[in-house]
Amino acid sequence: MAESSNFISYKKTTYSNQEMAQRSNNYFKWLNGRRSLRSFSDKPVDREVIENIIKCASTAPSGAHKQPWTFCVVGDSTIKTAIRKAAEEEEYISYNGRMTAEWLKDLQPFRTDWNKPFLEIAPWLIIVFKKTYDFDEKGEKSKNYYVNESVGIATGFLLTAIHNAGLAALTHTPSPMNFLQKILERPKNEKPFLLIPVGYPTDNATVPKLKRKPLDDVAKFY
Ligand code: IYR
Repeated sequence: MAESSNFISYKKTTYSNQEMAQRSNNYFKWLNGRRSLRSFSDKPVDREVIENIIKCASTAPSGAHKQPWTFCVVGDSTIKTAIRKAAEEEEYISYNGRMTAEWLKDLQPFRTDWNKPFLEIAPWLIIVFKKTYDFDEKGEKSKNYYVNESVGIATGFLLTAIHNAGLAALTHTPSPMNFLQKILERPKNEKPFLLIPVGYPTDNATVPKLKRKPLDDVAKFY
């Protein structure tokens, strides 16, 4: 007989077809309002909110339920300054040689450059680390699976939870980002995945006018 003691009943939620259509459309309209932000206010955000957001992210599915992620949260201004300095050093080199002409042209509409003041201004920086492998209770090396997929999904959950809290974020990718491992003194099995400033927008914040691809371009039904 199959071992069943580790299984519990699936908690189902049932909606009528009409409710389902309405809920899914309302959710789309709400989620479509999420935008990446670069102009953050220094207005504080309670730590409890960030904790709840990370709890949401950590509900994401992961390969063999290994949850191969660590969310490092930086509110300390000295560490934020160190991160900004290191990120700008790398970004300066990237914008002045490492990035291709095509890449720089693709980024023009977003008016990005090597300056990253938001890394000091935003009240919190969440640095997502992926655990390429792990350690079991005995301290022995253990495997993680589908790490990029798992951490990508968890980061998606994180961004949605940030939007739900009424806050804004940026998925920032300074490259290379090993400086984060050093500054935050993370162990060797953790690699930086994304750097996400979180906070409120400034009063006069703007975002690029962009269009999302229509459904027909992103979905094929068979
Ligand atoms: N990491 C750089 C460059 C950059 C790259 C992409 I692709 C973007 O969508 C935005 C920026 C930076 O953060 O400026």
